[in-house]
Amino acid sequence: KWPRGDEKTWKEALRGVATDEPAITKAIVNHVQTSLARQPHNLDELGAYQAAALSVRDNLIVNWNETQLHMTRKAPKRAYYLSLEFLMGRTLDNALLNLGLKNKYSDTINKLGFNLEDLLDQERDAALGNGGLGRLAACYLDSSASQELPVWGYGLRYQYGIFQQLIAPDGQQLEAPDPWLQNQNPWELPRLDVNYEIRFYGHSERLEGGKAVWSGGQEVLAVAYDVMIPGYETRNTNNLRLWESKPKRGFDLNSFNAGDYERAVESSNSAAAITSVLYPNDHTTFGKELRLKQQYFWTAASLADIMRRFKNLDKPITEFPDYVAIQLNDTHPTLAIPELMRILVDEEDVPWDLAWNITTNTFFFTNHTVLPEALEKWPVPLMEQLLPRHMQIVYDINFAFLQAVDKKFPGDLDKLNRMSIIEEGFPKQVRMANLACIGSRKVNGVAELHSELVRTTIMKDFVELYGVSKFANVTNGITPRRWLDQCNPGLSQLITESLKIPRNTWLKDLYKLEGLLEYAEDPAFQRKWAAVKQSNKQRLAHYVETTLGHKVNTNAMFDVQVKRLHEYKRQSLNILGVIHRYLTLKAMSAEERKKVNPKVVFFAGKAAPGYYIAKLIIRLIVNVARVINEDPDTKEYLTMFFLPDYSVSLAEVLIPASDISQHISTAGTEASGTSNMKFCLNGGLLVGTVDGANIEIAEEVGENNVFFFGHLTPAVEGLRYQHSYHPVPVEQKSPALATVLKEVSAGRFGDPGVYEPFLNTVRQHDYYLLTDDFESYIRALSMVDEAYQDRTEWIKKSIRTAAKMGKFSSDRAIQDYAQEYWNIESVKLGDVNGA
Ligand code: GPW
Repeated sequence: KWPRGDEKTWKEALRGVATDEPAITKAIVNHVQTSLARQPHNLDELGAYQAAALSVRDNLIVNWNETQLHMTRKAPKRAYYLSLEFLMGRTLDNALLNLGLKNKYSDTINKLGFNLEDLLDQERDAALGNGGLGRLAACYLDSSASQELPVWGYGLRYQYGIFQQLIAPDGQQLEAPDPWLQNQNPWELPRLDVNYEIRFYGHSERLEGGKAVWSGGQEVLAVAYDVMIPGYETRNTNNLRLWESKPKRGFDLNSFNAGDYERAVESSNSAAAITSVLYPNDHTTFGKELRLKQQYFWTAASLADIMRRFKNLDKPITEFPDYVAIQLNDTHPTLAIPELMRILVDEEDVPWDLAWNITTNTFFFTNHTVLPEALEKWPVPLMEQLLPRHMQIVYDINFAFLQAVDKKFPGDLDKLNRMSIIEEGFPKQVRMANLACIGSRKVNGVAELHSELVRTTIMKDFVELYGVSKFANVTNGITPRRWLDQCNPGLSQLITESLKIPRNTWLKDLYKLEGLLEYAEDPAFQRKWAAVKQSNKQRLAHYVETTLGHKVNTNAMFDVQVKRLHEYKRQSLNILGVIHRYLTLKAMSAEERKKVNPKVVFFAGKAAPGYYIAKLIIRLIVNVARVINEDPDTKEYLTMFFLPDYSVSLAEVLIPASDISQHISTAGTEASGTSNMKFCLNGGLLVGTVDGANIEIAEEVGENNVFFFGHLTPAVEGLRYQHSYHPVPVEQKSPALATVLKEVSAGRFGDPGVYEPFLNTVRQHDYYLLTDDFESYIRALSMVDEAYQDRTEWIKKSIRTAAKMGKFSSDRAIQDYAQEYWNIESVKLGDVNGA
């Protein structure tokens, strides 16, 4: 029965999605006139982008609304992806492709006197993440929606995303804020009616039966903003709910009335501060109170929301895990575990043991690193003050847990010490990884090698306690929609033509790319393949010319390393290798040089603002580039660029243009890596260490199609021991590297003395094994040069590489989570009105 008013009146007026050109034109112009209050004569590209985006937003809202209604009616089990970072990038292009409306929009916008590609460039990236961990979350949302899975993301709506990187004249990184919400954001829906009060501080009083009452302190309001996540070629449109913090009331009226205006405003400022900025640290914990506040604010709001949705189902609380699965993206949301316990025990009157049973059947925990500096710990005094009830709960969980350990391994005090959630010391600390593991059904790493390292190193004791089946692997993936179809339309089109299947077929089943293998030997196909790469190289060259004012030789090999600056990722090895190449070129005669394969090396990546050595490496890269790009003897053969302000959008230009990319972490340190998959999917080859997902990429494409070098993971520990106790001078291990270090030290690239702190990390402890891997690295690069000389063979490798990337679709990864972890199924929205 029609719920309200006259059915016919409603039905005639209810808009569907604007899918034909006249409707699209009308929608855009309507937004120009009304939403933007502008006229054709004063409409600039930004305005035209906004009007187009608002019209697409209208379509998404219709689909989103119907999806949510449909899901509520069907009431399937849902999964929630809790992540402090969602590195979404731009939305308009992706939304148009997913809706299948790109061509129509392009034509319409032409008629309105603009160019769609230019309008797409007006959009600011949504950069609510640091790097791989945040971009993975974004790819997973795309795959969940595309496969019609009932998955929501939960995160924070930071006012400022990852900082903008500037390069000062002396080569140093400078940071500027990223006010990404300055122009209104068409991709979110404020839901001011969806809000929760979140408590901090105060005190907790224990009652009988394990319960407690937490009261007093400060309350802050969490307000929902919903970001629509369209699926590819489906009307299903999922939700990413981001929380914004606000003062509970405008300001503290008591202080205000008492004339203490400053105090009144201060407390309102401190509430707003919680979601003001993304922490720009990657792989390091910072121990700051505001960060802990962010974590609790976000997990508490998300759980309250999840609990409210569950309660609407009217099911017994014991069925919570039958309707809810929660994936913890790293340890950042671990407070969700004690928070769910608090809700169940204190608010829902569930007995402790039953509550624990529900909790441990709800959560799943993904670990993304084994680096010790990234393992989160929070000081007990800070937790006690900010979250007194949660600290009690953690102690209670720990007490029962240690009893169980002691029962299984009687008298093993060392083991108890290692496994305890509380680390003894001054101050005591809460080990979040231990808590996350103890409170979850399953723990997974993000590539085979990494998951094995999780089992044998940081979680070894837990494997002995729980058995190995709790510890599994889901190899990361990337969405082929953004990372091939969107960023490389030329290649996408060539693939569709050649496979002779519709584009949407292989984009939804990436294993279909294997069909390209039969063309690897076909000269006509090889030529087309190479032509696409060439035009992508020209696109990148154009970008470099317009941003840095430098001409780029597109006939040279493009060698790319783009990722966060980190010692373990070894951009240092790359820059020292470039210097070695430069010195070698300088030592050659002009005749000899002519035989050299010309190469352009690209770097991009941000360093955490407080990471001194990483910033020094950027400075070195920039200053080396300055010297070699101006050297008339060598610049035909070797140039180098550091592209400032790396972002998702810049990655979309860089990745399709690469001939070879570098993934050269010290073995055992890069959990997976995901850009390696993106480069290969776009027909770039890979030079790398035997680490992370590089290994599985090589398994797929064959070892003869990747360039591996360096020591293997089992050797690393021994080499580090040797560095500490039996150091061998660099001159002996690698004379070539010793020369490079000497030249840098002597000021060949400016600033003598400035780079000493970095050089010392190599000369002294060399924790990341540059001195051990340098020689084999240089050999690997020579093999790359040699292979590039035979261009036909190279193109074959490129085709074979892309053809074997099926495994690395995030669709596969999400299916793995859906089936092996969450136990959820697709719920497809019908074609018309949610039927
Ligand atoms: F330290 N990753 C990241 F594990 O981008 F938390 N930031 C981080 O802070 C961490 C991990 C953390 C990355 C891994 O380094 C990379 O290897 C992996 O591919 C990616 O997470 C997604 O799993």
